[in-house]
Formats: sequence, structure tokens, C-alpha cells
Amino acid sequence: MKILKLTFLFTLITLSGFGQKLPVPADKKATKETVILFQSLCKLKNKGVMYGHQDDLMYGYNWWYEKDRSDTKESVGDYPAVAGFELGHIELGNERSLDSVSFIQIAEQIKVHYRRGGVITLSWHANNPLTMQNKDNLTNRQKGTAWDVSSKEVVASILPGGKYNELFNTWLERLATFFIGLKDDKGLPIPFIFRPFHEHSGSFFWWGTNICTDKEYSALWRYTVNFFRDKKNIHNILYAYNTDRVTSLEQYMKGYPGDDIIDMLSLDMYDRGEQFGGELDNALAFVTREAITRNKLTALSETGERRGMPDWWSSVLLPVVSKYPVGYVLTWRDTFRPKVSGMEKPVQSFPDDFKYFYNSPRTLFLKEAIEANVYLRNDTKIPR
Ligand code: BMA
Repeated sequence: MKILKLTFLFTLITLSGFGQKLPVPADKKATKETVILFQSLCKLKNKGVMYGHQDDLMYGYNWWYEKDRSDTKESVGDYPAVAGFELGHIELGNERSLDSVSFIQIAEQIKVHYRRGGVITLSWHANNPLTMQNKDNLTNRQKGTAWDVSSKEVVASILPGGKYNELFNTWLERLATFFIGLKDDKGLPIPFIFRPFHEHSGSFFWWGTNICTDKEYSALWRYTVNFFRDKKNIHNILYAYNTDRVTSLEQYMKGYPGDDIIDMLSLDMYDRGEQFGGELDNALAFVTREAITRNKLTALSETGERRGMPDWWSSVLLPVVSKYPVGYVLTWRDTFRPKVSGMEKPVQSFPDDFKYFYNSPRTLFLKEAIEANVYLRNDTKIPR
């Protein structure tokens, strides 16, 4: 009888939502900080969309690595909530990325942004491990890079049994060393979002949809996550699955490695024409719906204006992303141009219309991330 009563009580509590479990990252051993970040982002996506900017803390069109400098801050007075960084060429053991950014300085800025209370995301334009071996063939600009799609054997060649599996392990070791070095002031691992092998639905990277099979793509993901999580015991990573433009959920999920591997369903889509708003609306509808079903985060992890529209932020991007629980929207880097001739007009990082996007109650910058206390820190008044 007593047991029956207790069971009834438990059922009641569960039904009333009391015992409802908060979603957790795919990594069952995720650190406390990583779980907190995941759960904060889950909640925050219903409040608004965070703004992210790639390499925002590293350089702008006409400046290079200056303390506390940021194009976003210069434009609207606040840092982006999400800071993006690129790891391409870390796999080669280089000191600088494919964009000439020092990895030591990237690690520094990751720590700074984390201390401020912001969110970190890392991308990886990994070189082509197979075609880069053929040194005679490296004449074309794309040869041997992430963009070299001249062979369809690349993914198979780095998986177990493949000729370059050991080489790929070395690459992952180098990444692991970098990840392990990302510690906060107390020596605890800094949680971050990792988005490797991105834009799978396109065929412009060696891991693209027509360059490897979906099975190989999924195996590549699983191998990589197992390496960091199980072999290297790294538990501060949230993994973002990512495609380029897609028109259906079926197309989006092609090659999906599984809910036990992935934490975020993200999408990259640049505005290349009038149809963009509708296409984005369609894609965000099914991606965010699917993410809710699977208890995953969401992001429009790369986007940008390509038509020269002065009011793109307010009239195209904001209306669409406001409709859905999108975790963050990130625009790409302000490529440093050291040799801009005196004749040219200085390039403006953000149009005036960006202020409208910033002022919208639906968008969240660093100030709002700090207010939301994403990392549930006791002292939320972090010096900025
Ligand atoms: C691309 C371009 C490249 C850059 C790469 C990695 O989309 O911006 O110039 O090298 O991202 O940041």
C-alpha cells in the first residue's frame, strides 16, 4: 500500500513537471560547466538570439590584435555574446592559423571572453590529409587545403584501416593539446562549442556531401568525438552538427552521426539572392523543430549579406530569426586587409542598420549573456 502511494506521488510529481529532467549534453561525462552552458543555451534560445562574430576579438579590416578591441563593440558599444575562432592549420603543428592568427593569442582571447561571461565557438578548416601529400600537385591555390575536393577517398583514407589514419590521429592529438590548454583562472576546462566538418550538404570541402558517403561522414564524426571524449578524456566540448543551405529535413540529416555524439543542430546560409529570406525561414523551421524533439541546441552558425542591401539586418535577417528558437546567429570575419591602398574608402565592418538589430529586444549581445549568467557564476558583475 505504502509503495503504491509513493508510486502515485512520484507519478504526480513527474506529470506536474517537477521531476522533469533538464536536457543534458551528449557526453555523459561532460564537466559541470559544460552541462550548465548547455542548459543555459537551451533556455536562452527561447528568450532571444545571441549575436556571434568570427574572429571579432582578433582583428578587423584595418587593425590586428589590439587589447579589448572589437568591431562589434566599436559599432554598437558591446561585444558579441558568441566569439568565433578558427583552428585551421593547428593540425599541421603550425603556430599560426590559415588566416595567420596566432594560436596562443586565440587561446588568450578564449579565456578573456569566457572570463567576461561570453560563449565560445571553434571552427576547423582542416587541410586535406590525402591530397596535400602529393607535393608536385600543389600548384592550384586550393590544392591540399580544406577546399581541395579533387579526391573522394579522403575520409576513407583517414578512418581506421586507411593509409592516413595515423596522420589523422596526429592531427587530433594536436587539437586535443590545444583543447586541454583551455583553462579558466581556477584551472578548470573552459566549455566551448566545436563545429568541425562543417557545411556537409555542400560539396566544397573534402568532407562534403558528394565527396564522401554519408556513412563515411558519420563515421568521421564518431571517430573524432570518440578520440577527444573517450581516448583523451576531454569533456568540455559541445559538438555542433552543421550543413550549408538545405531545403528539407531529410537533406539536413544526411550523414547525421547520432544524438549520442551531437549537441547542436546548426545551419550555415549566406544571402545570395532574393529567395534567401524564404529559404532561411523554411530551413530554420525544420531545423529548430527537430532540435526541440531531440533536446539539442540550434544556431545559424554562419550567415551574411551578399547583395549590398543597406537594411539587411533589420529587414531580412531579424524578421526570420526572430520567428524561431535559434541559439545564435554568427556573421563571418572582417578579413584584415593590410594593403588597402589610400585611394580606397575604408571598409565599414557593420552598416548603420546593424544598430537596429542590436537594439531589438530579440537579440542578445554580451551584456545580455552576462545578465543571463550563462555559467551560473556567483559574481555576475564580471569586469569588462
Ligand atoms: C573562409 C574564408 C577564408 C578563411 C576561412 C577560415 O570562409 O573567410 O578566407 O580562411 O573561412 O577562417
